[in-house]
Amino acid sequence: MSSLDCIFSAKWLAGSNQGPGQHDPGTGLVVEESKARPKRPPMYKVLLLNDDYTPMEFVVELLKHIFGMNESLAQKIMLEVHTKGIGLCGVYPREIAETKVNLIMRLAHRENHPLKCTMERE
Ligand code: TYC
Repeated sequence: MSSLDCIFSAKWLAGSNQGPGQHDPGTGLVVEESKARPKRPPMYKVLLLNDDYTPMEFVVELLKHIFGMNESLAQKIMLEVHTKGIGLCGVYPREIAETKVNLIMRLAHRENHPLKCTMERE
């Protein structure tokens, strides 16, 4: 345990007698139990857009490596994007979706492919 861990756990333990209905000696206020449920984080769809130049195999490899798809699902999603113009790759919390979009854009740019990927709040 680091010294920081010790400080945090000591503070946590010191506050452990401040349950619902008890007075907080620091503020004199009564601690109320919250009825609000913790909110789930907003989720974001990661979407792939079609273009006429990016090779199909490149898109399939991206889908396998970045979204953990197997070959047949990656082929299916790639063909969906190819025929419909847009396709859903997955749904993630904001920072994970951003990381995947940035990675796809970087890899495509590095290979000089015009592939576009975007995200949209669910
Ligand atoms: N339309 C591309 C082609 O014919 C393939 C492609 C699929 C490109 C999906 C982008 O997101 C994409 N080579």
